[in-house]
Amino acid sequence: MTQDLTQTRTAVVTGASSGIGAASARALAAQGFRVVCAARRTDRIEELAAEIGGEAVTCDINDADSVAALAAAVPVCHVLVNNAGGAVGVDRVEDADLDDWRWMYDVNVLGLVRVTQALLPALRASGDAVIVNVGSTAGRWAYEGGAGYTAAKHAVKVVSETLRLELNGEPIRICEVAPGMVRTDEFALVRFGGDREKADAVYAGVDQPLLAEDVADAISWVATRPSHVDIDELVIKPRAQAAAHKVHRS
Ligand code: 8X3
Repeated sequence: MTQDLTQTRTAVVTGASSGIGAASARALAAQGFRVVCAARRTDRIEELAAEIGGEAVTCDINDADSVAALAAAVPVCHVLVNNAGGAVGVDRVEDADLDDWRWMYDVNVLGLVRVTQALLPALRASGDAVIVNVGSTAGRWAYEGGAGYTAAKHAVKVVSETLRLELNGEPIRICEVAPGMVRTDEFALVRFGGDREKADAVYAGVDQPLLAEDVADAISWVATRPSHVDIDELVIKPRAQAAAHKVHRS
């Protein structure tokens, strides 16, 4: 750590190895933040950190020791982007694999809470902090086959609201950025267990799904508002998507 932390604003991004996380790390670095890129895949975050002049910290958000090590590496944190998350499966509730549900609750909710708990002292130490929780339009609406994921993302929304209440009076803002259809390298592929055809079908005929960079731009905007301006929630979708069941396809 060579930079003077009193002069440099530090951002931590979880899930920084790909997609919205990697794009957010780049966008925040472009805004002058020293970005700590946290994820499990060391090679990827080391490459990203080298590109943006940041720092890579290998971290599994579902492992308490790993998260404690992340917190130890970041004594002062101005922006925390809780981005790590994901979906697996599109089973109906009737047939749902509860291990998939447990994985989704762990990674989308408990991991976010674990990282937030660990970094709150560093966020307080900044004197002016923003937590951006990456939720989803899946935290706004239900769709068939989506309950394991939509339930977890609804939880992200409620955890964000609760934190805002509990931290009222402290110099910490909480924003939930909730993207709709975003075409990233991995989200749909992971959801469909690596089935490229099914993953591609999600975006078939959709004129310009959002890109990770579009969401990163929103996250960077939220993180750079003046201290007294709190953006509670920001829902961002492609123009072609009006609702879960209303996606224009050509
Ligand atoms: C992703 C949005 O529609 O696939 O967070 O649930 S959706």
